[in-house]
Amino acid sequence: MPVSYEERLQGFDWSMAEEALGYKSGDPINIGWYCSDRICDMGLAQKPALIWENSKGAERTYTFDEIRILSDNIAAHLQSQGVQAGDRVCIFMDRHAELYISFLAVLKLGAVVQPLFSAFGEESLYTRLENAETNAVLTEMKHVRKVRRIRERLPNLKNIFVIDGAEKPLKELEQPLTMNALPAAPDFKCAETGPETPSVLHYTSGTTGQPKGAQHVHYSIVSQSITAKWVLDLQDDDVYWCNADPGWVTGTSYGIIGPWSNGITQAVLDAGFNTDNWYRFIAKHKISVWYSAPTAIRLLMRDGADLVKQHDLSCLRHLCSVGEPLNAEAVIWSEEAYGMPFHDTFWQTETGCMVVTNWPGMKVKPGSMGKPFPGITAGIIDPETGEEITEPGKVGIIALRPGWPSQIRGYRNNEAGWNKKFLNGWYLCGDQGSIDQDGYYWFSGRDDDVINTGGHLVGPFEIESALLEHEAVAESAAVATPDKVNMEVVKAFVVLKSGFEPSDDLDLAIMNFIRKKLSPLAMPQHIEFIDQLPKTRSGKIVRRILRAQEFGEDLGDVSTLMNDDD
Ligand code: 6R9
Repeated sequence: MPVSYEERLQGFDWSMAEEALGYKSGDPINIGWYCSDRICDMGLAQKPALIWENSKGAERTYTFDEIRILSDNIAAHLQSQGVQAGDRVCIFMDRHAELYISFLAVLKLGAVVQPLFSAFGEESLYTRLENAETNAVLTEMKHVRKVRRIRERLPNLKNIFVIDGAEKPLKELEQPLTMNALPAAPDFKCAETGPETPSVLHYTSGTTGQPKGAQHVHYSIVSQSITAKWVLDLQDDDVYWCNADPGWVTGTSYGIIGPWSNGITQAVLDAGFNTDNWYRFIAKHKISVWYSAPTAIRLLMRDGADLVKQHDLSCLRHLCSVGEPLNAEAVIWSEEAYGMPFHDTFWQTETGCMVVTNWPGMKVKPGSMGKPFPGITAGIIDPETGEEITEPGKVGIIALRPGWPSQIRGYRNNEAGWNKKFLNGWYLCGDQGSIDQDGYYWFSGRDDDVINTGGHLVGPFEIESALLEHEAVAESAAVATPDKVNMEVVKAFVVLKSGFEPSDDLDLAIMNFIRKKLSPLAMPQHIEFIDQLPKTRSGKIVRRILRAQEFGEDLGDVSTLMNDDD
C-alpha cells in the first residue's frame, strides 16, 4: 500500500523532494543528467528506459545507458554545429525515439528545449518560433516543408537538423542528423546548469494575444519527480504509459522527466487513437501505470467494456487522468471495465507539475479533482476582492500560493501577461472551482474564453486573427460549442463585410483559407454567420454570451453586461 496522503502531508517540505532526487541545494542541476547519467550511476544502466513502437509495427527498446550515450552524442553534435547554451532549440517531429532522446540532449547542452506538436500548421509554428527567437529546429522530412515555408521570416534560425535527412535533397540551413550514426562523444560534459537556468519552453494559449511561452527552469524536476513517484505511484518494476505528446506539458513533465528521473521504464506508441490497438499495446508491454486524458477515456467508453474483455489487461495497476474535467461517469465506468478508477489530476503548463490530485489509496469521489499535493497551498478566491472563500461548495477562482519548484518563471517576452495572473499574493489558475466539506476540489469551468478541446487549450485570438485575414470577414468570435467526445470544439461566429452574403460556398472557402494557417485542433468545426457580435459598450466582444447560448446556459444579466464599461 502506498503511504497515505495524511502521512505525506505531515511535515512535508520541498527539501524532502530534493533528497528523494539526490539533489543538494547549491549544486548544479541538469534535467538531462538526472534522467539518464544518474540512473546509470544508480546501477540501472541496463534497465529499459524506452519501449517504442509505431503504427507500422516497428519496435525498439533503449536502455538507460543507451539514452545516456545517444543524448551525449546528439548534444556534442549540436554543439559542434554551433548550437550554444541558452539557445532555443525546437523539436518538431512525431513521437520518434529521437524526440525523447534529443529532449535530454538539448538540456544537457544547457540550451532551452522548445517541443512543438508536429501537427501544427506553418502559421502556428511561425508564431511560436518567432516569439522564442528559435536558433535551431530538429525535425523530420515529413514536417520539414512547414519549416522551409517560414524560415525566411525567422532571422535567428541558423540550423535545421533532419533526423531522416541522410541522402535526401536538403535545402539551405538543413543537414541530416542520424541519431544512430553520430560519432561517439565519450568526452562530452553535461552543462552544469543551475536551478534557475531555463530548461523547457512550452507554448500555451491565453484569451488575448498570441500563445504565451511558458518558461520552465531545471529546478522544476524536483516537484515533477516526486509528484510522478507519489501520485502516479511509480514502483521499480512498473511499465508506465503516458498518452500525451511531448508537444504539450504532460508529455514532457510526465512523458519524459517524471518517469525517467525515477528510473522507470516507459512505453511510447507513435500512432493515433484506436481502442483495440491501445489494449493490445497495454497487454503486450504489460503496462502497469497509465496516465491518460478524459477525451481518450470517453472514446474507450464508447467502444464498450466488451472490448476490454478481449484483452488481458490484468497488468494494469494504477490509472490517472489529466487535461479536462473527468466526468463522474468515466470514473465509475473505469471501475467496472478495468476494476479500478481513473484518478483525476489537475494542473497546468504554468504549474509544471500536478497540484491537485487524487492520491493513490485515498477515497475517490467521482467527479472531484482530489486534494492539493503536499507542499502546494491551494485555495478558492473571490475574483473581485482576492479574499479566500472558505464556505464549502461556493464557487470562485482556483488559486495557488506561488513558490513550488516547477512553477514557470514567466512568459517569454510578456511580463505584463504573467503579472496579470497574480492577485493578493495568489497565482490565479484561470479556472473556477469549489472545495467541499471534506477538502476535495471540484472543477466548474474556465474563467476565461480559452477553449479546451480534447484537453488542448485553444485561444480565440489565433483563430479570429486567421479569420480576419479572409477578404469577406469583418469581425469574428471563436467560442466553444459542446461535443460528445472532445467535450468542446471550436465554433466561429462571423460578421461579413458589406457586399458578401452568407452561403455554403463562402463557408467552405473560409474554412479552406484558415485550414492552412491553423493547427487541426484550432480549426472551427462550424461557422455561423451573424449580423453583429455581442459587445460591451467599450467595444469588447463578450464571447461568454455566445458560449452560454451554445451550451444552453442561462445568460445571466445580459443588459448590465452589455453596458459594462470595463
Ligand atoms: C496539464 C495541462 C491546463 C488547463 C487547466 C484546466 C484544464 C487540466 C484538468 C483540467 C479539469 C482537470 N485542466 N486538468 N480541467 N480537470 N483534471 O492540461 O496543462 O494544457 O496548460 O491546460 O486544462 O482548464 O487550467 P494545460
